[in-house]
Amino acid sequence: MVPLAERFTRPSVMGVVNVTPDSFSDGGVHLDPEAAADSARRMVQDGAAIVDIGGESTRPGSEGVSLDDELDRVVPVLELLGGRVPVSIDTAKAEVARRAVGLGAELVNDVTALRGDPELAAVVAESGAYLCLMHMLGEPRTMQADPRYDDVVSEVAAFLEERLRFAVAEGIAEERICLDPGIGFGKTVEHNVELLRRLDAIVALGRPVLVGVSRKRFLGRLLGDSEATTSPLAASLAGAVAAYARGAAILRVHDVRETVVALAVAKEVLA
Ligand code: HH2
Repeated sequence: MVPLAERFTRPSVMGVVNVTPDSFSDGGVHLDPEAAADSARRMVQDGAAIVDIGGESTRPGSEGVSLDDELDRVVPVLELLGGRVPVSIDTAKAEVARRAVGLGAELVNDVTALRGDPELAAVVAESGAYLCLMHMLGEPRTMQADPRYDDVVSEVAAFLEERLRFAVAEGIAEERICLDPGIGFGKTVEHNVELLRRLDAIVALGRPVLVGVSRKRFLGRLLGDSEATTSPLAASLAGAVAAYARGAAILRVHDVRETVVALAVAKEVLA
């Protein structure tokens, strides 16, 4: 398998398709498998390098979903796409990952960074899939209660470095792994901004960095709406371009077409 850095050259776009009733920005939109598969195909036509299929919302306050429910949501979509559309699976469950890679998923996107399911590392190692390791403080149900760090950037970097070593020790080739600071996962607005501002400290770990700011509430709050639960498109685009300028390789976004255009211009200017 080609190294992740060659498969996903900077900047690459990861489209988001949440097959959930409750995701914070597209909940319910893709519950019908045909609608989800259509969105995934359209995202690739619009320039996404890969589409991230998820059956569990990790929005602040969410409770989690059973294995059967998660499989019932994502498997029909993966079957419809039939390995013809490049997909990743957004899951922390080994069995969901196993089924997904069997149906052609190239990448396992685990927001728990191999802390959720002790079987997941072996599934990734044996399948040869790519892996994204993301930082999260706490768990979705409580993570936004009162997140605290002494130095958010060095703590997130140290965490990701430790999880990278763990994954490699579990038999997953380092060249197949990317790292993600987990914007919005147990972080205040200031923590998120600081992580983006000093993204070079994450890039310095030597692995491609994936960033997801798309439609996240911190952008809406940054703009002065203290009750925001999402954010305007323009804010998401600015966030994606800023993350790319600071070294991000893969941008995880809901609005693929607009982000691809914004990044194409940014790439020329920042080259
Ligand atoms: N953000 C979300 C979900 N998965 N994975 C990675 N690697 N990085 C992220 O920033 C990230 C992620 C949350 O966004 P979304 O999927 O739109 O919402 P929900 O979790 O409510 O389904």
